[in-house]
Amino acid sequence: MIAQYTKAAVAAALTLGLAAGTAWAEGKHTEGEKVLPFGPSEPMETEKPGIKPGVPVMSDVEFDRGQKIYFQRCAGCHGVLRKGATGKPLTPDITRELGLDYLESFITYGSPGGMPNWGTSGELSPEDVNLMARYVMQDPPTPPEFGMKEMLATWKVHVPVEDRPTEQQNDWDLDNLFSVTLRDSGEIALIDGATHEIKSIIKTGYAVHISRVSASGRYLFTTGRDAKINLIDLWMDPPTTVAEIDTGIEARSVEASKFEGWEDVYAISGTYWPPQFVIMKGDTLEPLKIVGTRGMVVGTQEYHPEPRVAAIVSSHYKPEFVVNVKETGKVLMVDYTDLDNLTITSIDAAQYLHDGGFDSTGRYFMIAANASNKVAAIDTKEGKLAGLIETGPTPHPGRGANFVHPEHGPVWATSHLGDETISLIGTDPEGHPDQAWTVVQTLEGQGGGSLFIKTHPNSSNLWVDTPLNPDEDTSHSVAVFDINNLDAPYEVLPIADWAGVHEGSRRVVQAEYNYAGDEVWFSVWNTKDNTSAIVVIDDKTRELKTVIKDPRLITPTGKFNIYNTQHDIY
Ligand code: DHE
Repeated sequence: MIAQYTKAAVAAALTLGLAAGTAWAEGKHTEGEKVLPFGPSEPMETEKPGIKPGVPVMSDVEFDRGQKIYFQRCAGCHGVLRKGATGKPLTPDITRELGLDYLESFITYGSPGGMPNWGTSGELSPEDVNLMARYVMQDPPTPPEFGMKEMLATWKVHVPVEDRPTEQQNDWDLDNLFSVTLRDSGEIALIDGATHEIKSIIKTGYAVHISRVSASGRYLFTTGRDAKINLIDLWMDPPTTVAEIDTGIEARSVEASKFEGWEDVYAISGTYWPPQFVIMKGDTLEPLKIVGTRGMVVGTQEYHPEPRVAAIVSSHYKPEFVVNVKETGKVLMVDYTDLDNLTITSIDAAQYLHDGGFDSTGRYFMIAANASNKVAAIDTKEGKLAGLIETGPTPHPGRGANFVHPEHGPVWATSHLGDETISLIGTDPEGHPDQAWTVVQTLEGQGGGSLFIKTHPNSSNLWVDTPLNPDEDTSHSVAVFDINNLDAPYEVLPIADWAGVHEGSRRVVQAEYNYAGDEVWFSVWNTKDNTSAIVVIDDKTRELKTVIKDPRLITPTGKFNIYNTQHDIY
């Protein structure tokens, strides 16, 4: 049976009111009006479930609900076409072989390899677990493309450049301001680093994934999971969204040009679906150049239909964006000096590129190739691979952590989703050539399920979270190592208990430093209907300084200090 991927079908799914985590499409709101998630594209023809031997039957309503939940919960790891990446492939040949019971149990209990326990955590009801097990046994639908026509239809400049202030109008300390993702409410909170006061809440795309800052520090960019980009002018009183655009249907990355002479000129958004990136004007988000990333995978040189754009950074050495393509394992150095005659240097790394950050000099970009258990070191000055380093299973650094190892010199560190280890990688080929691009030491942390690691140039602490560890004590606390004595045992801080949050999933996630580097902030990330919090720790004493709790603080995850994000300090 062929059915259309219609707006009506999506609307029907929306009205079902999905569990905590909210409808994936809820974020496609513009000025109070609900716009459907697939934007203005033509409806796509997709296979709907028919009666096939060995394939459970689903009604249209069930299929549409499964599709919504899949986009919200599963597509990030398993891919829209279900070909696998951070998560395993879920193509029908595999899922039908695994069978309904196996799939139900896997979705309910998760796995130590990083699959969340959707059932036992209460995030999916037993009925939805059963529905999702049946859904992944169907043929995957393909969402529509999203080109210039669709982008322009969503592009809005709320405050034209000529109407914006020429100097900062508010008295906020922008260097010490934090942009905090409020995941399930589709907002960010701007929080003052000194008073810990919520200064403002700004409506953004659904489940904002990251915030990034322009070279001047004036503009804040957010990307929703739904590929809505907000451009926020921090100089206005109060800071306001001055432009917005949808660059696709699913996205995780946004960045701004930072090379000398190109400050604030361009912005870039990388999308998961369609697999592409778009370069936009930095002060209006006007889309200028869209580039598809479909192509051949490194090594096998087989075609991949869905190579999604993962982390993007802006080179400090050349007028280039560093675009990491997950499934093909390629790092694209995109020269933005001539958009009509675009030059892209393609560097072979490994599958599947995910997240990463610069070394302390800003020359080398360290990117996790998570399925290969490797980190690729990209030399942004020479435009080539400097090293491919074997790490523990499924490295997941966030932007990683830079510090000077007492014995081995400058290192960049990553923790892992797949086990408790922390890999310290030498990053100083001139001063410490023997250690460069090798793991100089492996630490043992609390357990697997780590997502982020952090330190600061003014600190001697190395913080490691474990929000996806199946053990509750571990996911509710963090480990902290002494950089000057790495052989000493780590200390465990019970962050969720300190927050006074005793109900719900309350995963403790992502450390972020303040401007001075003397305070570190953690999110206590709960489900939407439970209390969440931000816990502020005195970095020197490792003692609780304050807890930020507020009914507006709904599902806080990532936190981005403006100065540290602007200057790639981590
Ligand atoms: Fe993230 C960074 C993708 C799940 C919070 N996340 C990133 C980046 C990518 C990515 C590609 C790097 C962006 C960059 O630097 O340009 N994340 C994905 C996924 O595909 C994945 C695995 C599944 C999904 O469906 O999204 C995923 N991420 C999560 C979460 O579940 C987290 C914990 C909560 C959330 O908000 O969804 C989460 N991701 C973050 C954060 C960062 C991030 C806080 C930025 C860290 C930093 O310090 O820069």
